[in-house]
Amino acid sequence: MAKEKETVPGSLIALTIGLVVAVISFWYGQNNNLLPEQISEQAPLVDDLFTVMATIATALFLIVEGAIVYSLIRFRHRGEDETDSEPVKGNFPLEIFWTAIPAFIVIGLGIYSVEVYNQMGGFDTSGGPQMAHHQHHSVEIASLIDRDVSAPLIGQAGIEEAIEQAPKTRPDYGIGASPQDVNNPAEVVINVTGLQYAWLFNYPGDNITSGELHVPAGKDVQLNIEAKDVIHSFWLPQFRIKQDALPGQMSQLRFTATHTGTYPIVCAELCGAYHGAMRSQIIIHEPNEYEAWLTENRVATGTDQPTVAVNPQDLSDSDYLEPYAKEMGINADVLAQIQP
Ligand SMILES: [Cu+2]
Repeated sequence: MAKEKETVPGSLIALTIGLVVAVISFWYGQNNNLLPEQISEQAPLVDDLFTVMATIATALFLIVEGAIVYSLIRFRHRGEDETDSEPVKGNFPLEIFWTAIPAFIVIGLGIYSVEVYNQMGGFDTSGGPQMAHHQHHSVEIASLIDRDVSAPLIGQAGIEEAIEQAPKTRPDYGIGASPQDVNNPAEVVINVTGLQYAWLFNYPGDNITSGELHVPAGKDVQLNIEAKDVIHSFWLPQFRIKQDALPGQMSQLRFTATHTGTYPIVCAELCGAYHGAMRSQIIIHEPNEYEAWLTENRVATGTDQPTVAVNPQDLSDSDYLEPYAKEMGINADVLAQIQP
């Protein structure tokens, strides 16, 4: 059947299909517009990885769906033919081929994503960090010991114990300085606390506490993140960074904002009934505006009374929900029933 089609060699058809799939995939990879604006210096690293993944995914989608649609049409049930088709037996080279390609893609993407994580300054959580960390403390402690010659010798066990008790120089989780900045301390340090259901930002040294995060553009900002109650996740979608906020354990994010503007902060970990409302804003100022904001808030608060812009910590669920409930037309009686 279809004798005239045999004039086009199969390899040429495969080549053409391959080229068309490649062109569409590359185009879609570059033009998918699935990610929001890029606001941090790290964002392009993440987006390049995403572009590669979107390109591969598009090619796989076209090949798999194309084969399905082709087969549906080409091998459809026709006329009175009620016989089964020939059984297909194993094809060893084909099996090697379709095992090797996914393995190659997955391993390649794995290596690439670790490289992106390292470029962003991600902390090594595989056990390596623990060691690097401890070695660092060992050096610190060793130098302390060296200073006092009369100090009694402490054994390995004593050093281990001292290491456990030594204050941590950096948290185990999060994104730190990029490799180029690893020896430079951050220009702005802000403490972030996640609690049901809000983010609080504390500016140490300035004695300001805010419900919105204000940062200067172009400066290296470090966030020390902690949670009061349950695990939350501090996510800045436009910055392409996200980090769990853990009760009792500090984590870190470090970034440099490239633009001024106002962007969302989202809790990305289901943390309770009103998790969906656990959002705030990051406001990126020009550095001089940022200084003005700090000054203004310092003046407004005096020295010992921190301003709390948003603090629903002490509110009951119904108090917290009241403004939302009014918007939805729910009255106080209904609201009272959701009190635990
Ligand atoms: Cu949360």
